[in-house]
Amino acid sequence: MSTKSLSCKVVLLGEGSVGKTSLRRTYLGEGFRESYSMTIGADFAANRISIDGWEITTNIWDLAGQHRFKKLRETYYRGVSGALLVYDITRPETLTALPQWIDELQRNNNGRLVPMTLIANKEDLREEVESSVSNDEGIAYAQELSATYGDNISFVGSSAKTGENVPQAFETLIKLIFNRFLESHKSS
Ligand code: G3D
Ligand code: MG
Repeated sequence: MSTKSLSCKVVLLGEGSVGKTSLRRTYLGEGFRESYSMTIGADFAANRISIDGWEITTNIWDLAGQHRFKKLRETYYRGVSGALLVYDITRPETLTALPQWIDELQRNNNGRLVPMTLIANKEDLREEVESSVSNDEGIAYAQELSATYGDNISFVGSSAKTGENVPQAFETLIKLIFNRFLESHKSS
């Protein structure tokens, strides 16, 4: 039996220092190269997983600082399959900034949305920072975003530092992308 394969592009969205680069590094291990960042201001690296006999290659993109450049944004969002919306639980304003990122994605993707997953990062700091956004608040916000954007946005709490739930964060999104793909290729 031949293996069926699918390739997808995942982007990490969110305010500076929420942990986008750390999440990607933790998920992929140390083995990735950053040379690409020199030319376009974004890093990407690939990972492969299997679901239901399908081999799914995910190109994970992580924007560096210069995201104000229009050309770079166009490259970043071109062909996007799904987005991780990342916030830092110790800074509530990073959660409420996310609609701006979703709007930017939509603007740069011919008005179309893609599967999204909300990631509450820095779970390891919850005990230390009393004003942290609770998981209940995060889940409620995911529901609000789902209602606003007409999609089912899942919620995952993670720590790029300890590795807690990092594979789950990426794989929740990859499964959404895969299901979307299967739906759109159903024979009628
Ligand atoms: P960004 O790519 O979204 O800008 P980074 O964010 O991945 O560069 O992370 C910003 C800072 O937050 C880094 O600290 C990083 O180590 C820290 N960080 C990222 N994820 C976590 C996490 O889950 N827990 C904790 N405790 N820290 C995290 P520095 O000090 O290098 O700026
Ligand atoms: Mg970064």
